[in-house]
Amino acid sequence: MSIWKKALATVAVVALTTTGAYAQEKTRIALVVKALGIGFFEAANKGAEEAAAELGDVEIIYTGPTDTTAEGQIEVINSLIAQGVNAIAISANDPDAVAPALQKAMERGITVISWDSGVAKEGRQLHLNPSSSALIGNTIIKLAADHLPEGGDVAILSATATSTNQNIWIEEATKVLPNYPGINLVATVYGDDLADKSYREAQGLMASYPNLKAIIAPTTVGILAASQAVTDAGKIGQINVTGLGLPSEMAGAVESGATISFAIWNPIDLGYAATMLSYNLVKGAKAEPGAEIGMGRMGNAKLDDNNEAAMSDPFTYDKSNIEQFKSIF
Ligand code: RAM
Repeated sequence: MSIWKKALATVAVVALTTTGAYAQEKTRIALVVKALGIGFFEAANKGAEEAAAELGDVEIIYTGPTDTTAEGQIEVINSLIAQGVNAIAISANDPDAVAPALQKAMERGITVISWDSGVAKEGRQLHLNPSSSALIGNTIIKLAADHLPEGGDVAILSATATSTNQNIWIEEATKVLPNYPGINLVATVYGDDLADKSYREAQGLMASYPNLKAIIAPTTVGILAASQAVTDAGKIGQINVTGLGLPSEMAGAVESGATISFAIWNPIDLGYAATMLSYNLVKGAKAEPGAEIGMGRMGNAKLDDNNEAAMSDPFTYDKSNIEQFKSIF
């Protein structure tokens, strides 16, 4: 071989090794959501992409089932195990049903965290709550009670009946109900985070409880559907729809008066923080009680005895500030 050919061959080998090494070094983090097509999770994905860009060597795989079922998520998890991703960060449709598949992932060396909607302790290394569950529970009742000085009937329109996050918030809300005398919780129904089912459940509530004064939906899908149902029924001013929503999706309802106010934390920050935590665990951080694990610009997550941490507080939106936020998330 001539000296030039030899030199060229060396360059080619170096190039190959470099590309190979680079491809292997990319940390692949799968963001598994309750279902595709939900604005809240799309906003979280923006945050995940922001974290990936900041870290430089991360690829985000945004995925989830087409509807909010644990079965759908188990299929997704099994396929991610087969692909050999480095981390799975999941918002679970059921805390227990997805745990065995996630345990299998951890046995294969995959980092597993839950965020937003938790997985049972044995099925994940840590869980990132958006905020304190007790605070969210109190917030959703207060949002309704603040506009009902005389009290009255209220109902909850939730996501799925097995959803970890909504179930905890409803439990916490029920605990503080005695602090709101006159507020009468008449029913809790489930719209499964599907727009059409949530809409029908809201219609059902209005039909069953003629004196209903507020629908509290601790889900971005439910609150939007309920505000539409109340609007279509001509009940703006009679029934206040509140709970947790996205300013981008709720601006019309606030404008029309179907919703006086609602709350949420920043979903972009939540996706960003979940990605940072996943990355740091892949790189060797240990999830154990008392540990502080970095979340980039969101500070540190301090793990409690259940390896859980909370990100930030919810913020309330109404006519005074929705314009400012509706183009952000
Ligand atoms: C929906 C989902 C999500 C929840 C928000 C508030 O988007 O149910 O899990 O955190 O609402």
